[in-house]
Amino acid sequence: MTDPKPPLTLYLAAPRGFCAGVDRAIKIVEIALQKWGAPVYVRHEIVHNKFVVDGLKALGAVFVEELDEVPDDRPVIFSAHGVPKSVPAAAQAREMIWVDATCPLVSKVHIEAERHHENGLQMIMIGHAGHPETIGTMGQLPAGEVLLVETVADVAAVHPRDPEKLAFITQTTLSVDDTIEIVAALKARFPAIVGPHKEDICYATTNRQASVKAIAGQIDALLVIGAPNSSNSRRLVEVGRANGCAYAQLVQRATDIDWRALEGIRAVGITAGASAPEVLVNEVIDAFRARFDTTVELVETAKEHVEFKVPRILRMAE
Ligand code: 2E7
Ligand code: F3S
Repeated sequence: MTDPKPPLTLYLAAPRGFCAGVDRAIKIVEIALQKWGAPVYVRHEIVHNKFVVDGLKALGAVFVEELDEVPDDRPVIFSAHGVPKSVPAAAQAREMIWVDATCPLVSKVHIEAERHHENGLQMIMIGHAGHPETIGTMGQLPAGEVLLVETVADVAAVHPRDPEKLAFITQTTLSVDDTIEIVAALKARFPAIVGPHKEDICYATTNRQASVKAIAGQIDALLVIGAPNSSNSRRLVEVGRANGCAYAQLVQRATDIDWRALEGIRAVGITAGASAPEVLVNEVIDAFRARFDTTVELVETAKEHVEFKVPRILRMAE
């Protein structure tokens, strides 16, 4: 006779997984493939998830990092994270067919940046260096018009042209709590700085972090389903740790779970980044069921009803 499975409760955070911007971006690639046939090129991972990217590759999408890698006569889609202005400009100059899958909540920040620039303000962006969203947002304006800060310490070191003519903008996937501190440091050093009511963090980032906070006190371990290059997923791991969960790990799928690290654990939290599909959440839950006498408890801290339309060029009648 085999030993009975040990009991374990899985606290399943909600909202988790796909946001409206990810849904839209994936749909854009799928519809583009139907409309124009394969290959359709995608500049950068459409969203930061290998499972999603591999699924679209199987349908005929070809992923590249730079526009130079795309032939003139094939359609190209720009990823959900946004692109510098120079990218659509280059596609236009080559008379390519291009579709912009930038999340509308990122485009909103691009417009905000342009408005501040027109008002004669230099900008400080709170974001992560090298992330495509940061590169895309900073690339809406000429070099030097957007200065980057990543931490409270960076705020002390930044040198704007005129401290009286400053605005701030942010990446959409930052840690809400860390950003409060960085904004406070900016306001303390530059009292005249203007900006959004709070920051530019999107609803999906905010809600996913809040649901992790709601379960953090009840769990011994947190697993965040998401990719290593997914900013919002990595922030969920940090939120878990910052809120008392000593063991918080990012896993791409069930095979990444370190079962030895979970020995003796009785309460595990599960969430998923905005680019992680629900099939991978189910795969992880099934892996727990195979090893433990598992009870699943849903902890829902918000309902989401946001939906974004695909660009006009891809709407069905056309
Ligand atoms: C676009 C934007 O693809 P992701 O993992 O991206 P991040 O920015 O978190 O690395 O998640 C979806 C997404 C989030 N933000 C897409 Cl700007
Ligand atoms: Fe957009 Fe936020 Fe998702 S910026 S792509 S709604 S994580």
